[in-house]
Amino acid sequence: MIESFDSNGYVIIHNSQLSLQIFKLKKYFEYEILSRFTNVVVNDRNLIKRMADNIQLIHLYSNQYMIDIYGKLGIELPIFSGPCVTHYTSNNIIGQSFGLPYHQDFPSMASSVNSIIIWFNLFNSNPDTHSIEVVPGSHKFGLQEGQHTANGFVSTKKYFSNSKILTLECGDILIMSTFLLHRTYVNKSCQMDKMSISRRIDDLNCKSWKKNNFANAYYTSVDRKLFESYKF
Ligand SMILES: O=C(O)CCC(=O)C(=O)O
Ligand SMILES: [Fe+2]
Repeated sequence: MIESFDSNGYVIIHNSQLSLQIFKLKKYFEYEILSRFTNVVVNDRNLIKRMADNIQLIHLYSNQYMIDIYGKLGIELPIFSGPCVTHYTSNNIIGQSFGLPYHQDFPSMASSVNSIIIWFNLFNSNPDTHSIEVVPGSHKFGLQEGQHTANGFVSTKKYFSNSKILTLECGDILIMSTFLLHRTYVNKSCQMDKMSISRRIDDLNCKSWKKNNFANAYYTSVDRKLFESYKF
């Protein structure tokens, strides 16, 4: 696992206990989130974001099995420095075939340099569905040239001959270096949705982060005006 992570910048892991938890999350998504869809885009998009607030999600990232893996991958003192994030990909009106272009995750955090992303999809991912596409080994070359866009800091280079569309069963977990180049793989002919969730694990023991006074690009903002349009 460690060798594969070091050379490719990512690794896919499987654990039956965690797989069961992911299946439960999938059921929750189907019975509690999808069932509340109304085809009103703002309602449905907000519901997708609420999936990231699922109360069980924390266990997936903070159980002993995962903590041991963080240690093996070189994270001495693992901490959360960002929230759980949902990535919904669909050709329907809510998803509008949107996917993030090639990028590294590090520029959106600027925290520990050995940080990792824990990512999983509630549905199967492979070249016939929506998935995630990675550039194996690209984590070794530090920060890549990029441009600030509305979707974040995206890679200037748009094509990589060795890119790989990943195959994961629902229940598998992908771990990526935050320097790995990756993008959403949007399959225009796929009728199924992709509902992936990720969270970033940082290292409070990282010397570079210390040099930067432990600053983090992520911050909590509160919309203090939202209540003004609230309907009781
Ligand atoms: O579409 C995905 O699942 C990946 C999204 C992603 O890479 C990101 O939000 O940084
Ligand atoms: Fe990303």
